[in-house]
Amino acid sequence: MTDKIAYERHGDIAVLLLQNPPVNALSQEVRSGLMAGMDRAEADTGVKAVLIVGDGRAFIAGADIKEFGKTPLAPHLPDVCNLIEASPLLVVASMHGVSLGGGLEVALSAHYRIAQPEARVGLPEVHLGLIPGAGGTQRLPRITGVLAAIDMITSGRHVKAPEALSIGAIDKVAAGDPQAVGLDYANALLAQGAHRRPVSEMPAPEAIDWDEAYDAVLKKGRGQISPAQAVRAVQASVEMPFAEGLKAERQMFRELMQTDQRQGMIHAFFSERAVSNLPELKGIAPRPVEAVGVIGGGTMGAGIATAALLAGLRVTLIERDEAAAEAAKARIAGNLAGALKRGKITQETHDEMLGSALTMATDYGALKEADLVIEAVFEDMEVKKSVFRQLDEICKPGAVLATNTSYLDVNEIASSTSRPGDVIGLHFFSPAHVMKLLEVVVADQTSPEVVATGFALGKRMGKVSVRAGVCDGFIGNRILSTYRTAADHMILDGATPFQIDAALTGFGFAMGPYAVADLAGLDIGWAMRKRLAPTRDARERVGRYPDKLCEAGHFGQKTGKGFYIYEKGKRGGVPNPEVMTLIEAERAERGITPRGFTDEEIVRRYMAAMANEAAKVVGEGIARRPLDVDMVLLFGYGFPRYWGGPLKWADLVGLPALLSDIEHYAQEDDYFWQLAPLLQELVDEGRNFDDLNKEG
Ligand code: 3H9
Repeated sequence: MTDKIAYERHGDIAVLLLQNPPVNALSQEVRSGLMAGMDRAEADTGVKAVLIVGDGRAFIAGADIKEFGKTPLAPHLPDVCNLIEASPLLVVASMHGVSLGGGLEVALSAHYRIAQPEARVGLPEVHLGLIPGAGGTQRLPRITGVLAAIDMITSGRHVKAPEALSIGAIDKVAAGDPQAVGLDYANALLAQGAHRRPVSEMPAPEAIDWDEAYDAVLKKGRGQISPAQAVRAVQASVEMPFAEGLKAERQMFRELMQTDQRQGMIHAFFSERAVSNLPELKGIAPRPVEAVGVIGGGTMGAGIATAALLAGLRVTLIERDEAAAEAAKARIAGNLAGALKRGKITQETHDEMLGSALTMATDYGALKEADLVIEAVFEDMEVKKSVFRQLDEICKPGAVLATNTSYLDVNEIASSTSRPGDVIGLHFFSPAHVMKLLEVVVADQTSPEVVATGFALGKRMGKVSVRAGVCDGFIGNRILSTYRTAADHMILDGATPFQIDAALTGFGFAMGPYAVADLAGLDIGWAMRKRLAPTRDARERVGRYPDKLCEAGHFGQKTGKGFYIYEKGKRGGVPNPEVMTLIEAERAERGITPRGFTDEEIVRRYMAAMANEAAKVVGEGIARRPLDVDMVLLFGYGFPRYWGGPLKWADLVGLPALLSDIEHYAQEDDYFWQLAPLLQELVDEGRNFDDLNKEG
């Protein structure tokens, strides 16, 4: 036994209580403890049944992810599961909190399963680039049938106890202390003379059209391999005897463990949790926030107000006149109706949010009591400064004054107040009540308490909050502007926007950059180009054709035409041929002979530009660690999770190779392709970005 498993005797029943906080992950000590516990129960005279139960907040959250990538240590989980299942004693699992991955696999090896009503079960290995590796793909289909098992395994979703009961994944739902409930159930089973019921001995489930299922899952996964592989593993449960199926599953699990996708996804799992873990905030208490003010009720302001309401905060929204306030309220109502429809809130909460929790006003005086105010007005420095001057006059001492600017200088905004320590950037991404990313922009004088308050607000809203320093575009938009430029250059030189979009969705992006530009509105980039034109370096290559689209009134999706043409009622658009006419005219004007680009070269250049700028952002301290940049791109820009982020991608392709690509591109355009000093440094030292993450 190890001290991770407590052994108790309750009459005829031996209880194995897992004690590995916070979530009873199946570390080597837990695995060996479980084995020793089973041995002890079997040798313990009079014991007829074993109850496996977890201490703390969960039954078992799965294998210990921290062990992945290291040499696996015995005993291995599949062997532990087989030993549990083969026990001559009756084995019962009592599940509460979550039972995920290896946790559910342990439960499936027990002969009976009982769960709390609010318990959740799942096989989320695909989210780590894996498939279940301890019998999950072989046992689950035997009790739920193939379709339910494929749904659970390929989606990785958490299934609530009542649904798990309905598909047969568990046998009973009962509320109470998990150990007491489990003991009652085990005693009842013994009293009924219930028999052991090993899932492995159940008949194989019925076959389906495997190729069809495989293709459907592969398509949905946008390049992710593990979900489709899971279909093949389930196929093995039908076509092979249990022991053979288990071997096939193990083989696939091992192969997936070696993939870049597994590394990328596990990097994402830990980074997502590490972003808000800032040493500088240790011991710093956030200011209490209950009442939030939002200035401006356009798409962004209404989205922020919705996010605040959904987080249970009181909101006062300021608009310039009654009509604008009404329109803003209608936007919020539309957002909340969506949340209601998706079952995120009850009718009662919905009514409360639109009723007593929300105040619309046209006078800044309504913000007197606000604990935190977020400004979401037009992106113009003078407009923002005038808003902040008014906030400075009205807001109570200690109120946090936040700007949602996406690229303006937060230091300059702060300087328009008498309390720059209270000023911070809270950069939401549109739609703000849906997108998970929040950049917490820390200006020179922002006080640590105010930073902590920004992070606390993000947490309450369920956001992934990333600390960013002040620069044009902060982390995300600065990097976006660079990789978009790399794509724009490829267009001038011979690629088409449509080929670039296709190559990048092939790489795994949710959308290509030109489809994104159409969605965001081409007028945004147009305004930005005009703003930057007076200070632009003569060596910078900027295409003029997008301006021509805008001048003709084509702003993308909202006007029905941009890089693509959009028809009402149809999803997505078709390439707009006028774009190619404009591009070809500009190439001719500039004397460029267009050349061909392969999809591979497109991805390589685009990613090199992204990683190089990301390295500059880290090197300059705008982002604290490489993982912070990775999470910004993942949660705000549709970067494929299975690559982990641009700097994880860079580590995976190898920094020397990336550096040599950039040097090669710089031979054509040494103004754009300026190497990040940090990248050179890491290559010289034989280190990578993950080494910097580990330094913290
Ligand atoms: C698997 O089981 C493979 C098998 O099929 C085959 C094997 C042969 N390991 O998220 P939280 C840590 S694959 C290690 O903040 P929440 C987490 O890092 C595994 N650590 O809380 C954090 O640490 P820290 C399949 C883990 O309440 C702390 O616990 N299982 C693990 O929001 C609290 O986590 C999964 O993929 C783990 N397995 O959510 C489940 N899980 O405090 C992954 C958590 O130092 N886990 N930690 O930052 C989750 O989905 C969520 O963490 C969970 C709790 C829902 C459990």
